Amino acid sequence: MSKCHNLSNQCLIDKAQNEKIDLVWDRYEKMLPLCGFGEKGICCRICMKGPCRIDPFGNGPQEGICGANADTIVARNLVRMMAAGAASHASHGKEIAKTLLNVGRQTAKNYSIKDPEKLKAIAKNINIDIEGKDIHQIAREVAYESLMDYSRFEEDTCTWLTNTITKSRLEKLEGLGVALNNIESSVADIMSRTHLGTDADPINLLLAGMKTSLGDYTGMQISTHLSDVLFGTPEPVISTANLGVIKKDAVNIAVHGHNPLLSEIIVDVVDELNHEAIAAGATAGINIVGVCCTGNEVLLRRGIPMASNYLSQELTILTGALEAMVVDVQCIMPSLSKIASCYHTKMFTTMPEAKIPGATHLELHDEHALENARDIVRQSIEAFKRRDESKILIPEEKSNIIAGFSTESIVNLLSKIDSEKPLRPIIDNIVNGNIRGVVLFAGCNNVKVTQDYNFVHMAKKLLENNILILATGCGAGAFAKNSLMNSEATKEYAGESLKAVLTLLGKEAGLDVPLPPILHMGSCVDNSRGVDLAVALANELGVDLNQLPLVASAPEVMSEKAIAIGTWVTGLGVPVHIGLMPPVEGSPLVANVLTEGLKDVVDGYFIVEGDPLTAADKLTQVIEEKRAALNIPS
Ligand code: NFS
Ligand code: SF4
Repeated sequence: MSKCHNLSNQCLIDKAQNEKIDLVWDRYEKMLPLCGFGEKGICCRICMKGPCRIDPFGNGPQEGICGANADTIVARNLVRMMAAGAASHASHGKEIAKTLLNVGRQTAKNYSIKDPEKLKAIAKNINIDIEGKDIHQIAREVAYESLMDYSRFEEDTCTWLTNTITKSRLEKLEGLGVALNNIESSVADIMSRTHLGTDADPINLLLAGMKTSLGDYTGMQISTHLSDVLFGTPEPVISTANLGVIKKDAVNIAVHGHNPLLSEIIVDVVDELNHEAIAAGATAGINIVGVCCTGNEVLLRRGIPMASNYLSQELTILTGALEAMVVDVQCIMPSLSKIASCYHTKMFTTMPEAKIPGATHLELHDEHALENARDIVRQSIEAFKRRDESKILIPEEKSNIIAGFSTESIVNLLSKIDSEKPLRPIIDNIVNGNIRGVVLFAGCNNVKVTQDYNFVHMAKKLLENNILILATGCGAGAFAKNSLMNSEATKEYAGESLKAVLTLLGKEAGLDVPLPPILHMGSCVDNSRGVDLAVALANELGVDLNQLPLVASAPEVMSEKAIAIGTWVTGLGVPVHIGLMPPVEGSPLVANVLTEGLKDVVDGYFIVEGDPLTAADKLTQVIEEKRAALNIPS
């Protein structure tokens, strides 16, 4: 099996082998066979009487030492994954909200309000009166109200949940008792109820998991929208993707992780320090490239090229032409610092909660952010002088992409066609069947799948079936790298009616080329943009989210965050395809709740299907069923 779908990147895997450097694929092979108990979710390490494991074949123990059975153990493990995901997105959003508060207080000198109109729109949406208030006061009040979602003790539902979903959906979630009042206490609740000897009821546990997953959603909404206020709301932007974006004659700096607080500032200082890079012999100056979701953030807002999504992050260093790997939080392989030590590459960690042995820790502080960024760039220029020319191998391949499809930018684009009802052209084309439906692709890469293979093969089939695709996170990275986010892809892969719509929309919106068939909406936290668009469409049509011909897919799912996301998407009523089985098989009851039982409760449910073409067929069928239920042409 070829390890990465992208042949040009394979040469770097071969290079690593020659240099005796282990990569994620090698470590995976050394790990085989994976622990069967862990894979099925029936290993429990919650107390020190164990670890306990349930025999999946029924011959050995069916209960842990405390008496917990497979259902309890699987549910406890699963909801802990959701809590970890929620905690990650929550802390991301909280950092952004705190920065906005400090901007409002005028104490964060290196940040500013780049989109005041959006700030006002948010204030309005969350019921803050802006009459007669200056922009800094509005920023303080919006930040404060957002931070309340982390600290509220009254029972009122979180502001960013209440005001971002359909009314009927909110009522449903409140009725189920899963519309949370406080993101952080939802996480703490999972930790406390999964402590030894507390909640043993798998259904009660799963409901709490849904609640904390909706906390994940709430944190994402805050992350996306307050980041837009601070750094600008994305507009369509042309850029490039894949390892070919690394330039031989530049000082190459990769920004990796999730939180845009530092990466934005690094991009800010490039111009002022470019001459220093040129003086050091880098004729092309400084070249910032993105990895994972930090990469998506700066791609959408600044047009920074995307070097890699999750699974190939190590390969950026293997090119021998990366001067620095600058990371913030989440999805950063600890292996990077060791691999960097085989090269001239400097590895910087920047957040107090994410240090990596072997990396230089240069902590980002609000008040010194610019100095921190300059320091990192200058040290990267120094590193350039230590390059070993004989170790350089940069794959040539890179794809042209159009990214930057925030909900606002989509509406702006469409308002050139119908300024009164901008969503109308999309709705009309869905109703008349030119667009059969929409799939939102999100989530990770997983070493158990040839990198990007599931994404690419599913997408091509769905496009052929005239289904429009939205994408975020490493899914968006996969499509960007594999040339599926440009006008040529529309010509090549979209079915006839979808192609005609995208061509017309592109033309009428004033672009002279078709819109890409897959719209890049941003990082993983920007799944909130997908929801915003879906909510706007649902409200316009007068239906709830579960009725839309809309499904989500994470065909190479891997992280705890992805489990949390998938869960809240089902909570919003939308079916979610995953390409790998989460660790639940040890409890047929839990597995059955996820794939069947959930339907009766929240309308959404999980579809597990490993084969990308079969998965595309299944999603097409779900979309057609939703169309039939809405009584729109089959
Ligand atoms: Ni989402 Fe983005 Fe990628 Fe997965 Fe990791 S980078 S937050 S978790 S691996 S998509
Ligand atoms: Fe074993 Fe129960 Fe302790 Fe888990 S909580 S390790 S099942 S005794």
